[in-house]
Amino acid sequence: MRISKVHKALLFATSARHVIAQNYTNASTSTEPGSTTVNGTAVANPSAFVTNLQVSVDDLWDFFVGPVDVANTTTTVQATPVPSNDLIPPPYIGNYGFPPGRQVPMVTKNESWSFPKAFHLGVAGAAFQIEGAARAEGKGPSTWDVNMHRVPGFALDNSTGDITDNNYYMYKQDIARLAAMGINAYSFSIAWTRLFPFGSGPVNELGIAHYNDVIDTCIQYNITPMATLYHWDMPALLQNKYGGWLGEEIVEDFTEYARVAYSRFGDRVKHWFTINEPIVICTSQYPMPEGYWRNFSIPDIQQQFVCGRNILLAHAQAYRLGKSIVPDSSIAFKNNGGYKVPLTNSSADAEAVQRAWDFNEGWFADPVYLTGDWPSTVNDYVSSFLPPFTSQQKEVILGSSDLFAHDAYTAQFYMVPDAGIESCVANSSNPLYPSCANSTYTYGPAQGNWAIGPSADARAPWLHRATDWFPAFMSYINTTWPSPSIQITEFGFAEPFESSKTLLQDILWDPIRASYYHDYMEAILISLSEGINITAALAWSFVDNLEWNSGFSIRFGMQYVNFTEPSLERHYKASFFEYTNMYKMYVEQ
Ligand code: PNW
Repeated sequence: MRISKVHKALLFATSARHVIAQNYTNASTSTEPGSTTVNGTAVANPSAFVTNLQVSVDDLWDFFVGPVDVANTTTTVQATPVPSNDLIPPPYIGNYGFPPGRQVPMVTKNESWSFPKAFHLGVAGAAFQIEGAARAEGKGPSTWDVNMHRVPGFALDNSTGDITDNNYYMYKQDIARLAAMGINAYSFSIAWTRLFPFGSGPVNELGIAHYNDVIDTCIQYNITPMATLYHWDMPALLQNKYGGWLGEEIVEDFTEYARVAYSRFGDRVKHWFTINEPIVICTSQYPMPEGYWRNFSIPDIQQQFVCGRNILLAHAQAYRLGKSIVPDSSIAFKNNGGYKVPLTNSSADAEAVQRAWDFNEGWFADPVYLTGDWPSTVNDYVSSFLPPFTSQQKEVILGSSDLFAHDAYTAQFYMVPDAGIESCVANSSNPLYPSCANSTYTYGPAQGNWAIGPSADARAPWLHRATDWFPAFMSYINTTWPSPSIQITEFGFAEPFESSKTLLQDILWDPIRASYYHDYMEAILISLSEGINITAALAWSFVDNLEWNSGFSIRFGMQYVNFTEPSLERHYKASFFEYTNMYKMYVEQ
């Protein structure tokens, strides 16, 4: 539908030329001293090229993105019961009617392990990666819509989020399929652009209605809804107005978005995550592709810290507001990163490991769980270009989380850079600057140079099955950033070569992913037995989906999705049965 309300006084900058400026810069091309060039045409005094436009959401799409693909199905699909044959586990797990003759090695249960009854056996997903319906029902464009459509090579298979899993219309069936497998928690993200097509300003009631029904459907199936406010889909207009997370205006706009979400959904949603993986947002999504967005002249290497600062302030403010609107809620941001193992026991490697924590998890965890401020290593670096947090800001940040939420996929080794830490810290052109921690995925020669574990698909080189390091990881988090509980808000695996398999029945056997979930669940059980209060496991992901810049070329789903329209059919993979079977085996009766 077309949103009739217009959003006033949008300031469009000429520097967003590929996207917007061509619509009006042709009016004047005089060349005066101090002029600059836009698309090869000299333009005088570019800052004067600002106009007040009244635009509709459709105009915004036309400016930023252009036409999008539309799925065959554009109305909500009702759920149908999952056929009981689809719920038969693979032969090595169950003995459901398979012919006799096979011998399955006996699985012994460790009787001293258990999952508490209240444990959240969950799955996770994110709006942009699954919903599709990009331009439907008043949604505004996000930076991901723009970049994937406009920037050549942005996704390695040229995919877009236009349709993906079409979960926007298929969520009822998706939730029914989770319930049929025994999943009791669903972590989804709300698209900011569905609630606020312009990022700020008028609220789109169709977006509200959609998530109301997602939430109600979860509850209908006894699944606890957990909502993430920001999983990377920045409203395009906010990116263009003030640089998205680079502009301090984002703090108020994000808080206002959060306010609407808490007040409209908080009666039913009690588990909230403000921001997904600030580290990934700030270090790998900024700077935005050059030439497509307004440029605020912040040096590339500084952008990540400007972003980090605004994210912390936005998170903390949204946390405080959330606690006042939904007092019986739990709220956290989702931190991320692998466990950091020192490559050797040298003190230099120990220092490198500490710097790696500081410039990854600690960058966000120290302020929230420990001090209200960044680690000193980070402060040493940013103090030359960022103002310190005021004592009032520190107060708001410190304690702005009810639990430690971690996307804990893997582990890797860290070691001192060849040049040494000191000389790296003094040399901003060192590629490891400013963290100055080197890393590797293989053990040292004394351990035979083995990789830390079997690798995921080559397009996810950061990911190995390293579940044997998980209990140490949890104990590290528990002692370093104490909080009442830990939730594993994402973990999962990209089965190697999965997207090059062609037979459905072969795709559904995903042995390394299955072993990952098996071992991971055991690792959680070990941590629980060591007294660490892990209250949720949210597997990434419940369906194959749009893996950001890797497009559909790598798969994280515990369900296969046939992306050929009109099918979009889902099928459970072996790993999904492994995951839920481990839970069923160990949950307290
Ligand atoms: C998460 N790393 O990102 C995201 O939250 C998901 O949206 C994404 O699909 C999923 O992991 C799988 O990639 C990560 O480099 C990105 O360590 C990178 C890393 C970890 C998580």
